[in-house]
Amino acid sequence: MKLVIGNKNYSSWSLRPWIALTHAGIPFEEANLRLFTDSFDRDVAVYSASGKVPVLVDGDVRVWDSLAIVEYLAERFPEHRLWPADPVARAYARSICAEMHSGFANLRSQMPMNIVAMLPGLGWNRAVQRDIDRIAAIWTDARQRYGQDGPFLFGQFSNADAFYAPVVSRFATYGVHLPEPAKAYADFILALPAMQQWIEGARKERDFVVADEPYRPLPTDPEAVIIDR
Ligand SMILES: N[C@@H](CCC(=O)N[C@@H](CS)C(=O)NCC(=O)O)C(=O)O
Repeated sequence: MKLVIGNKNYSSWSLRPWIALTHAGIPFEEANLRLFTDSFDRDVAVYSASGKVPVLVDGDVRVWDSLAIVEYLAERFPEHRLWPADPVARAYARSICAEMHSGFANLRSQMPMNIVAMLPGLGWNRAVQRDIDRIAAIWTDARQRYGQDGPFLFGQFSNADAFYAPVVSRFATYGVHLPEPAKAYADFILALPAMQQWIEGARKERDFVVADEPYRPLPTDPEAVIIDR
């Protein structure tokens, strides 16, 4: 199986299926495409006419869109229980993934994922705070209702944790204050070995994608590759 992803520093949609596969220990290879480079459109077209990453390639099967990919993984590898076994918990997990997938536009636009950056206080406004409050409430409620048998949203790791992992990273980058127990959950996900592995990968990248950098000045590091288109 191959997972086609974008830059680890910026591609929040790519992190979702990547962390699900990695945490579950499902073997896969990565194809790393560099966002906003001239080669991106050509390279991504090999895998998907959507022109977007992530894309999962499993033999003749192509699955594009992060939500479709984690659904596919849950069906293909039932032994990893990527959705909670209980149908009520599963309905909740699917709902919060869908809410993440289609919502939180203020947070997304004002606090884009930028793993290596430290930008405390930037991006905040009242609409962003409403998104933050809703996410903290989701985490708190899921943990209280369904989190008894482990540290994840539904106790054991599920696609819901994969879907909220990029948000955990955004909160760290922008120094977002979270109430307990949402903070404890965020700290736990940040320290997760699979998350740390992704962060390590992001640190090795040299691309500075101007379109994804509303706050940092252009880097002076001679090894940085500035991508501006
Ligand atoms: N709904 C899609 C969104 C994917 C998406 O927007 N991916 C971005 C990278 S994070 C992308 O491929 N952008 C390239 C482009 O738009 O040219 C999903 O969840 O997979």
